[in-house]
Amino acid sequence: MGPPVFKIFLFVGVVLPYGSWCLPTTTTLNCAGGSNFQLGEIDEDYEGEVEILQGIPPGENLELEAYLFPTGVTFLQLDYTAGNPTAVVRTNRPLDADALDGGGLLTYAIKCRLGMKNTRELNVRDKNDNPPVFQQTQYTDTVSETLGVDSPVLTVKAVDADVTDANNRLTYSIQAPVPSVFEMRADGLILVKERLNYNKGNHYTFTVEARVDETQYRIEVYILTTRVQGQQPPAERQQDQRDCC
Ligand SMILES: [Ca+2]
Ligand SMILES: [Ca+2]
Ligand SMILES: [Ca+2]
Repeated sequence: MGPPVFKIFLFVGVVLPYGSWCLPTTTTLNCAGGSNFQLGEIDEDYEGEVEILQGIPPGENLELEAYLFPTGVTFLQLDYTAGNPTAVVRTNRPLDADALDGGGLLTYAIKCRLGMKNTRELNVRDKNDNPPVFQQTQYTDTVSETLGVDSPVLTVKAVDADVTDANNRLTYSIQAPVPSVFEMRADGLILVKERLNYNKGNHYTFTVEARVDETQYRIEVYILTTRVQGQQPPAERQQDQRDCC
């Protein structure tokens, strides 16, 4: 008996990027009764073949047209020569989930010569490819020192063009150093945190941030001024003035 033999099997494969595995989808065209087909999911920014159509009858004249939502078809083109039994639907630019008026759902139809439609639906998975953008480059406001604790002062607002909540849900915060007299709620509302005193602070400048995750954010400068609007400071504040100055 000879020495034991060890056999090693080596498998070689190609790892495709996540999200690109399901396209193109091969389908059979039905010009007699039409069809509806779910093409699955693909990541935003995908470019390439979407659908390979087979079984096209001789004498057909296919057209690519909008179905349900008008914008989906603007990302596509139909490569088809009359008399050929196959055709290809491919992208003419990267798919943009945020531009699809179906909320990330891309829909289109292949129309046969006599009007029968083969409709298609493709879910384009949203990426976090848009940062928050403030609606103003700077926020300013003037408030009275008599404004009470927990009173609203100002609301900052940013928008994020991504289509899904996961990629466009903003939270707001004040960046350090945070002034002790103000606090910010996660929805962008700035409140009075402790009693204002004009003699201790008549203007404040600080930075607020809108954030979606750890990598996507914008920072803008915000200025707020406090002052007495015509009335005498309350008695308890007159002592503060003496202590202060
Ligand atoms: Ca996009
Ligand atoms: Ca997006
Ligand atoms: Ca975003």
